[in-house]
Amino acid sequence: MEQTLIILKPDCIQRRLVGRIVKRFEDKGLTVAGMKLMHITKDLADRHYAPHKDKPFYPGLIEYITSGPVVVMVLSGAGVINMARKLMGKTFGFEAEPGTIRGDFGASKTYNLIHGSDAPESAETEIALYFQPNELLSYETPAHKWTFKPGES
Ligand code: 3AN
Repeated sequence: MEQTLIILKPDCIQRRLVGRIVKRFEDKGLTVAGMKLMHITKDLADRHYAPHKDKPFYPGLIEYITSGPVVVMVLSGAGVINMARKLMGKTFGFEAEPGTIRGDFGASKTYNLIHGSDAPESAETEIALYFQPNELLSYETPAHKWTFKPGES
């Protein structure tokens, strides 16, 4: 089953939005395969955001993501990478559509609430940065078979 890494960033925790945002993913029918509260170190942030290290916003991004606790999660489900990105909305809240997480809760260019992997390769790399394989659970709730039809493309 496809998996993606989601980070509920420090502003999400400070603004007490964790429950409401996790609910969006649960409402969609996606499964939480792993979840923890942690404080991202500078070293881990550098490894996660290595593809952006030459961007002008990089120092601010590292300062932001290491500024307080975050919730990291692995979500699983067919097509979960794209589905989670659509639920998140465009990168900045002021551009994101209403109805999306960033569109409903975000307004800033820095504090954009949430991270979600953008492709299968980045999902694999990012999941390995935050979770040991034995921290990820594989299970199905009774609703699963009414959410994903087997064999559907
Ligand atoms: P997304 O989170 O939508 O995948 P990316 O991959 O373009 O966005 O950028 C990674 C992260 O870098 C974003 N989540 C955002 O926090 C930050 N970022 C991107 N562009 C800017 C910018 N112009 N100013 C400040 N932060 C930015």
